[in-house]
Amino acid sequence: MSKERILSGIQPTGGSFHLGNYLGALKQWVDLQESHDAFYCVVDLHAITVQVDPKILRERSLTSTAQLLALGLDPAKCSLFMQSHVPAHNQLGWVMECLTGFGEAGRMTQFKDKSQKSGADRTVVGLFTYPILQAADILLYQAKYVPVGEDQRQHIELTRDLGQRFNSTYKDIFTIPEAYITKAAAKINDLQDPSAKMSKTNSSPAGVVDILDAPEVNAKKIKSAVTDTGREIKFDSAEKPGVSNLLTIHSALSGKSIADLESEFAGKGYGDLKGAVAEVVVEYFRPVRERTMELLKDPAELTKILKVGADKANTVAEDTLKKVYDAMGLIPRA
Ligand code: ATP
Ligand code: LTN
Repeated sequence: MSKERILSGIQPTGGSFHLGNYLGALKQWVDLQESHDAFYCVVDLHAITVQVDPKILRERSLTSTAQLLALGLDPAKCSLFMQSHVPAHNQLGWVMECLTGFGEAGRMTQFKDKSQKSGADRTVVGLFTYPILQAADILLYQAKYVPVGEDQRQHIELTRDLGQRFNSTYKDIFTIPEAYITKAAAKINDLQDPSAKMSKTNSSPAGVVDILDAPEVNAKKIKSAVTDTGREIKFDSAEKPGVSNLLTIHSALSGKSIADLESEFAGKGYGDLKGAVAEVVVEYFRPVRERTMELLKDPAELTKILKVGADKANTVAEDTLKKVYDAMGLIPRA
Protein backbone atom coordinates (compact mmCIF):
# COMPACT_ATOMS: atom_id res chain seq x y z
CA MET A 1 0.00 0.00 0.00
CA SER A 2 1.35 3.44 -0.81
CA LYS A 3 2.10 5.75 2.08
CA GLU A 4 -0.18 8.65 2.92
CA ARG A 5 1.12 12.05 1.90
CA ILE A 6 1.90 14.80 4.41
CA LEU A 7 3.17 18.32 3.99
CA SER A 8 4.31 21.02 6.35
CA GLY A 9 6.29 24.25 6.24
CA ILE A 10 8.25 26.49 8.54
CA GLN A 11 9.41 30.07 8.07
CA PRO A 12 13.12 30.91 8.12
CA THR A 13 12.33 33.94 10.26
CA GLY A 14 14.81 33.61 13.09
CA GLY A 15 18.41 32.60 13.57
CA SER A 16 17.17 29.48 15.34
CA PHE A 17 13.99 27.47 15.76
CA HIS A 18 12.61 27.51 19.28
CA LEU A 19 11.34 24.88 21.65
CA GLY A 20 7.72 25.58 20.68
CA ASN A 21 8.49 25.02 17.00
CA TYR A 22 10.21 21.75 17.82
CA LEU A 23 7.67 20.27 20.23
CA GLY A 24 4.61 21.64 18.46
CA ALA A 25 5.65 20.69 14.94
CA LEU A 26 9.18 19.61 14.05
CA LYS A 27 9.31 16.59 16.34
CA GLN A 28 6.27 15.23 14.51
CA TRP A 29 7.94 15.98 11.16
CA VAL A 30 10.84 13.74 12.16
CA ASP A 31 8.57 10.94 13.40
CA LEU A 32 6.19 11.04 10.44
CA GLN A 33 8.88 10.73 7.75
CA GLU A 34 9.14 7.06 8.77
CA SER A 35 5.53 6.21 8.07
CA HIS A 36 4.42 8.81 5.51
CA ASP A 37 5.35 10.22 2.13
CA ALA A 38 6.57 13.48 3.60
CA PHE A 39 7.15 16.87 1.93
CA TYR A 40 8.64 19.59 4.10
CA CYS A 41 9.39 23.10 2.97
CA VAL A 42 11.20 26.10 4.31
CA VAL A 43 8.65 28.77 3.41
CA ASP A 44 10.92 31.61 2.40
CA LEU A 45 8.15 33.37 0.44
CA HIS A 46 6.07 33.55 3.62
CA ALA A 47 9.06 35.05 5.43
CA ILE A 48 9.17 38.12 3.16
CA THR A 49 5.84 39.46 4.44
CA VAL A 50 8.13 41.33 6.81
CA GLN A 51 11.06 43.20 5.37
CA VAL A 52 14.31 41.38 5.90
CA ASP A 53 17.91 42.09 4.95
CA PRO A 54 18.74 39.85 1.94
CA LYS A 55 21.96 38.63 3.51
CA ILE A 56 20.11 37.64 6.66
CA LEU A 57 17.36 35.87 4.75
CA ARG A 58 19.97 33.85 2.84
CA GLU A 59 21.71 32.89 6.08
CA ARG A 60 18.48 31.97 7.80
CA SER A 61 17.32 29.81 4.94
CA LEU A 62 20.50 27.75 5.10
CA THR A 63 20.51 27.65 8.90
CA SER A 64 16.90 26.46 8.86
CA THR A 65 17.79 23.70 6.44
CA ALA A 66 20.79 22.64 8.52
CA GLN A 67 18.71 22.63 11.70
CA LEU A 68 15.98 20.50 10.16
CA LEU A 69 18.59 17.93 9.11
CA ALA A 70 20.30 18.10 12.51
CA LEU A 71 16.95 17.52 14.22
CA GLY A 72 16.59 14.30 12.27
CA LEU A 73 15.05 14.91 8.87
CA ASP A 74 16.60 12.44 6.46
CA PRO A 75 16.65 13.39 2.75
CA ALA A 76 16.44 9.69 1.93
CA LYS A 77 13.08 9.51 3.73
CA CYS A 78 11.45 12.86 3.00
CA SER A 79 11.54 15.66 0.43
CA LEU A 80 13.02 18.80 1.94
CA PHE A 81 12.91 21.92 -0.22
CA MET A 82 12.67 25.69 -0.38
CA GLN A 83 9.21 27.02 -1.22
CA SER A 84 10.64 29.54 -3.72
CA HIS A 85 12.21 26.68 -5.71
CA VAL A 86 8.75 25.47 -6.71
CA PRO A 87 7.00 28.19 -8.75
CA ALA A 88 3.69 26.32 -8.64
CA HIS A 89 3.20 27.57 -5.05
CA ASN A 90 2.72 31.12 -6.34
CA GLN A 91 0.73 29.95 -9.34
CA LEU A 92 -1.78 27.95 -7.32
CA GLY A 93 -1.68 30.73 -4.74
CA TRP A 94 -3.21 33.09 -7.29
CA VAL A 95 -5.92 30.58 -8.18
CA MET A 96 -6.76 30.22 -4.48
CA GLU A 97 -6.85 34.01 -4.05
CA CYS A 98 -9.53 34.08 -6.71
CA LEU A 99 -11.61 31.63 -4.68
CA THR A 100 -11.24 33.38 -1.32
CA GLY A 101 -13.68 35.97 -0.02
CA PHE A 102 -12.24 39.24 1.19
CA GLY A 103 -14.12 38.92 4.48
CA GLU A 104 -13.07 35.30 4.81
CA ALA A 105 -9.38 36.26 4.60
CA GLY A 106 -9.98 39.16 6.98
CA ARG A 107 -11.26 36.77 9.66
CA MET A 108 -7.90 35.02 10.05
CA THR A 109 -6.89 35.72 13.64
CA GLN A 110 -3.17 35.68 12.95
CA PHE A 111 -3.63 38.38 10.32
CA LYS A 112 -5.81 40.40 12.67
CA ASP A 113 -3.26 40.18 15.49
CA LYS A 114 -0.22 40.92 13.37
CA SER A 115 -1.83 43.72 11.33
CA GLN A 116 -3.24 45.34 14.45
CA LYS A 117 0.23 45.50 15.92
CA SER A 118 1.78 47.23 12.92
CA GLY A 119 -1.18 49.38 11.80
CA ALA A 120 -2.91 49.41 8.39
CA ASP A 121 -0.30 51.47 6.56
CA ARG A 122 2.56 49.23 7.55
CA THR A 123 0.66 45.99 6.92
CA VAL A 124 1.49 44.58 3.50
CA VAL A 125 -1.07 42.84 1.29
CA GLY A 126 1.16 39.74 1.44
CA LEU A 127 0.34 39.37 5.12
CA PHE A 128 -3.35 39.38 4.21
CA THR A 129 -2.94 36.71 1.52
CA TYR A 130 -0.41 34.71 3.59
CA PRO A 131 -2.90 31.96 4.59
CA ILE A 132 -4.01 31.61 0.96
CA LEU A 133 -0.45 30.90 -0.15
CA GLN A 134 -0.26 28.44 2.73
CA ALA A 135 -3.39 26.72 1.41
CA ALA A 136 -1.69 26.42 -1.99
CA ASP A 137 1.43 24.94 -0.33
CA ILE A 138 -0.68 22.17 1.11
CA LEU A 139 -3.19 21.49 -1.68
CA LEU A 140 -0.49 21.24 -4.37
CA TYR A 141 0.84 18.06 -2.77
CA GLN A 142 -2.53 16.41 -2.17
CA ALA A 143 -1.51 16.15 1.46
CA LYS A 144 -3.77 14.16 3.79
CA TYR A 145 -2.19 15.49 7.01
CA VAL A 146 -0.43 18.69 7.99
CA PRO A 147 1.70 18.46 11.17
CA VAL A 148 1.60 21.89 12.89
CA GLY A 149 1.03 23.53 16.27
CA GLU A 150 -2.39 24.59 17.53
CA ASP A 151 -1.96 28.20 16.30
CA GLN A 152 -2.20 26.96 12.69
CA ARG A 153 -5.58 25.25 13.03
CA GLN A 154 -7.54 28.11 11.50
CA HIS A 155 -5.23 28.22 8.47
CA ILE A 156 -5.76 24.51 7.88
CA GLU A 157 -9.53 25.04 8.13
CA LEU A 158 -9.28 27.70 5.43
CA THR A 159 -7.24 25.29 3.31
CA ARG A 160 -9.98 22.69 3.66
CA ASP A 161 -12.66 25.21 2.70
CA LEU A 162 -10.74 26.34 -0.37
CA GLY A 163 -10.00 22.78 -1.47
CA GLN A 164 -13.65 21.80 -1.11
CA ARG A 165 -14.77 24.97 -2.89
CA PHE A 166 -12.52 24.21 -5.86
CA ASN A 167 -13.59 20.56 -5.94
CA SER A 168 -17.28 21.39 -6.00
CA THR A 169 -16.97 24.35 -8.39
CA TYR A 170 -14.63 22.82 -10.99
CA LYS A 171 -13.49 19.25 -10.54
CA ASP A 172 -12.68 16.89 -7.72
CA ILE A 173 -8.91 17.35 -7.79
CA PHE A 174 -7.78 18.14 -4.27
CA THR A 175 -7.33 15.87 -1.29
CA ILE A 176 -8.89 17.67 1.68
CA PRO A 177 -6.21 17.81 4.38
CA GLU A 178 -6.47 17.52 8.14
CA ALA A 179 -4.36 19.26 10.77
CA TYR A 180 -2.16 16.79 12.62
CA ILE A 181 -1.76 18.33 16.06
CA THR A 182 -0.15 16.53 18.98
CA LYS A 183 -2.33 17.29 21.98
CA ALA A 184 0.40 17.09 24.60
CA ALA A 185 2.63 19.73 22.99
CA ALA A 186 0.24 21.70 20.79
CA LYS A 187 1.10 24.95 22.54
CA ILE A 188 4.34 25.54 24.42
CA ASN A 189 4.17 28.77 26.37
CA ASP A 190 6.50 31.70 26.90
CA LEU A 191 8.74 31.11 29.94
CA GLN A 192 8.19 34.66 31.17
CA ASP A 193 4.48 34.85 30.33
CA PRO A 194 3.03 31.35 30.53
CA SER A 195 -0.38 32.60 29.36
CA ALA A 196 1.06 33.35 25.88
CA LYS A 197 2.58 31.02 23.30
CA MET A 198 6.34 30.91 22.91
CA SER A 199 6.90 32.90 19.71
CA LYS A 200 9.73 34.10 17.51
CA THR A 201 8.23 37.52 17.02
CA ASN A 202 6.15 38.18 20.13
CA SER A 203 8.06 36.76 23.06
CA SER A 204 10.79 38.60 24.91
CA PRO A 205 14.17 36.89 24.46
CA ALA A 206 13.99 35.59 28.04
CA GLY A 207 10.72 33.81 27.27
CA VAL A 208 11.98 31.76 24.31
CA VAL A 209 14.35 28.82 24.27
CA ASP A 210 16.21 28.89 20.96
CA ILE A 211 17.55 25.48 20.21
CA LEU A 212 20.81 26.82 18.78
CA ASP A 213 21.59 28.98 21.79
CA ALA A 214 24.50 28.07 24.03
CA PRO A 215 23.63 25.51 26.76
CA GLU A 216 24.42 28.01 29.56
CA VAL A 217 22.05 30.58 28.04
CA ASN A 218 19.18 28.12 27.85
CA ALA A 219 19.83 26.68 31.31
CA LYS A 220 19.71 30.19 32.74
CA LYS A 221 16.45 31.06 30.93
CA ILE A 222 14.73 27.93 32.20
CA LYS A 223 15.96 28.48 35.73
CA SER A 224 14.52 32.01 35.56
CA ALA A 225 11.12 30.86 34.24
CA VAL A 226 8.10 32.43 35.90
CA THR A 227 6.32 29.91 38.13
CA ASP A 228 3.12 30.13 40.07
CA THR A 229 1.95 30.79 43.58
CA GLY A 230 1.88 27.80 45.92
CA ARG A 231 4.56 25.14 46.17
CA GLU A 232 3.12 21.95 44.80
CA ILE A 233 4.37 20.53 41.50
CA LYS A 234 1.14 19.56 39.80
CA PHE A 235 -0.16 19.83 36.24
CA ASP A 236 -2.99 22.37 36.18
CA SER A 237 -2.85 24.67 33.19
CA ALA A 238 -5.50 27.07 34.56
CA GLU A 239 -4.12 27.49 38.09
CA LYS A 240 -0.45 26.69 37.47
CA PRO A 241 0.39 27.63 33.89
CA GLY A 242 4.12 28.11 34.56
CA VAL A 243 4.64 24.76 36.27
CA SER A 244 2.40 23.00 33.73
CA ASN A 245 4.44 24.42 30.86
CA LEU A 246 7.66 23.13 32.44
CA LEU A 247 6.12 19.70 33.03
CA THR A 248 4.95 19.60 29.41
CA ILE A 249 8.44 20.42 28.14
CA HIS A 250 10.10 17.83 30.39
CA SER A 251 7.60 15.14 29.48
CA ALA A 252 7.83 15.74 25.73
CA LEU A 253 11.63 15.55 25.73
CA SER A 254 12.26 12.88 28.37
CA GLY A 255 9.36 10.64 27.37
CA LYS A 256 8.24 10.40 31.02
CA SER A 257 4.51 10.81 31.62
CA ILE A 258 3.20 13.87 33.45
CA ALA A 259 1.88 11.59 36.23
CA ASP A 260 5.34 10.03 36.70
CA LEU A 261 6.92 13.46 36.84
CA GLU A 262 4.38 14.62 39.44
CA SER A 263 5.36 11.67 41.66
CA GLU A 264 9.06 12.19 41.01
CA PHE A 265 8.79 15.81 42.15
CA ALA A 266 6.34 15.27 45.03
CA GLY A 267 7.64 17.18 48.06
CA LYS A 268 10.29 18.96 45.98
CA GLY A 269 10.40 22.66 45.11
CA TYR A 270 10.03 24.67 41.92
CA GLY A 271 13.82 25.13 41.84
CA ASP A 272 14.29 21.36 41.58
CA LEU A 273 11.84 21.15 38.69
CA LYS A 274 13.50 24.03 36.83
CA GLY A 275 16.95 22.48 37.32
CA ALA A 276 15.72 19.16 35.94
CA VAL A 277 13.99 20.75 32.93
CA ALA A 278 17.11 22.80 32.18
CA GLU A 279 19.20 19.66 32.16
CA VAL A 280 16.80 17.73 29.93
CA VAL A 281 16.57 20.59 27.42
CA VAL A 282 20.30 21.28 27.32
CA GLU A 283 21.28 17.64 26.87
CA TYR A 284 18.59 17.05 24.25
CA PHE A 285 19.70 19.93 22.05
CA ARG A 286 23.46 19.81 22.63
CA PRO A 287 24.09 17.35 19.74
CA VAL A 288 21.56 19.17 17.52
CA ARG A 289 23.46 22.42 17.95
CA GLU A 290 26.80 20.72 17.21
CA ARG A 291 25.45 18.93 14.16
CA THR A 292 23.89 22.15 12.80
CA MET A 293 27.26 23.94 13.05
CA GLU A 294 28.91 21.01 11.31
CA LEU A 295 26.39 21.01 8.45
CA LEU A 296 26.72 24.76 7.98
CA LYS A 297 30.39 24.32 7.13
CA ASP A 298 29.34 22.75 3.83
CA PRO A 299 26.67 24.98 2.25
CA ALA A 300 27.17 23.29 -1.14
CA GLU A 301 25.96 20.01 0.33
CA LEU A 302 22.88 21.74 1.80
CA THR A 303 22.13 23.27 -1.60
CA LYS A 304 22.43 19.84 -3.18
CA ILE A 305 19.97 18.33 -0.71
CA LEU A 306 17.53 21.18 -1.42
CA LYS A 307 17.85 20.58 -5.15
CA VAL A 308 16.93 16.92 -4.84
CA GLY A 309 13.95 17.93 -2.69
CA ALA A 310 12.87 20.64 -5.12
CA ASP A 311 13.03 18.24 -8.06
CA LYS A 312 10.71 15.79 -6.31
CA ALA A 313 8.42 18.60 -5.16
CA ASN A 314 8.21 20.18 -8.62
CA THR A 315 7.13 16.91 -10.21
CA VAL A 316 4.17 16.55 -7.86
CA ALA A 317 3.29 20.25 -7.81
CA GLU A 318 3.36 20.70 -11.59
CA ASP A 319 1.11 17.72 -12.08
CA THR A 320 -1.50 19.19 -9.70
CA LEU A 321 -1.24 22.66 -11.22
CA LYS A 322 -1.74 21.29 -14.73
CA LYS A 323 -4.94 19.54 -13.65
CA VAL A 324 -6.17 22.71 -11.93
CA TYR A 325 -5.54 24.98 -14.93
CA ASP A 326 -7.20 22.49 -17.22
CA ALA A 327 -10.25 22.11 -14.96
CA MET A 328 -10.67 25.89 -14.91
CA GLY A 329 -10.49 26.26 -18.68
CA LEU A 330 -7.03 27.76 -19.03
CA ILE A 331 -5.71 26.38 -22.30
CA PRO A 332 -2.29 24.70 -22.24
CA ARG A 333 0.71 26.21 -24.02
CA ALA A 334 1.22 24.37 -27.30
P1 ATP B 1 5.47 33.77 15.16
O1 ATP B 1 4.87 33.49 16.50
O2 ATP B 1 6.55 34.76 15.22
O3 ATP B 1 4.49 34.00 14.08
P2 ATP B 1 6.30 31.11 15.38
O4 ATP B 1 7.25 31.20 16.50
O5 ATP B 1 4.90 30.66 15.64
O6 ATP B 1 6.26 32.50 14.68
P3 ATP B 1 6.29 29.67 12.93
O7 ATP B 1 7.35 29.59 11.89
O8 ATP B 1 5.10 30.49 12.63
O9 ATP B 1 6.93 30.21 14.26
O10 ATP B 1 5.82 28.23 13.34
C1 ATP B 1 6.36 27.03 12.86
C2 ATP B 1 5.62 25.86 13.47
O11 ATP B 1 5.80 25.81 14.88
C3 ATP B 1 4.10 25.90 13.23
O12 ATP B 1 3.65 24.59 12.95
C4 ATP B 1 3.56 26.38 14.54
O13 ATP B 1 2.25 25.92 14.78
C5 ATP B 1 4.53 25.76 15.53
N1 ATP B 1 4.64 26.53 16.75
C6 ATP B 1 5.11 27.81 16.84
N2 ATP B 1 5.11 28.23 18.12
C7 ATP B 1 4.62 27.19 18.86
C8 ATP B 1 4.38 27.00 20.25
N3 ATP B 1 4.67 27.94 21.12
N4 ATP B 1 3.89 25.82 20.65
C9 ATP B 1 3.62 24.83 19.78
N5 ATP B 1 3.82 24.95 18.44
C10 ATP B 1 4.31 26.10 17.98
N1 LTN C 1 2.00 29.59 8.54
C1 LTN C 1 2.83 28.48 8.96
C2 LTN C 1 3.95 28.19 8.03
C3 LTN C 1 3.47 27.50 6.81
C4 LTN C 1 2.92 26.20 6.73
C5 LTN C 1 2.63 25.99 5.34
C6 LTN C 1 2.63 25.22 7.65
C7 LTN C 1 3.48 28.01 5.54
N2 LTN C 1 3.00 27.10 4.67
C8 LTN C 1 2.07 24.80 4.91
C9 LTN C 1 2.04 24.02 7.19
C10 LTN C 1 1.77 23.84 5.84
C11 LTN C 1 3.41 28.81 10.32
O1 LTN C 1 3.91 27.94 10.90
N3 LTN C 1 3.39 29.99 10.77
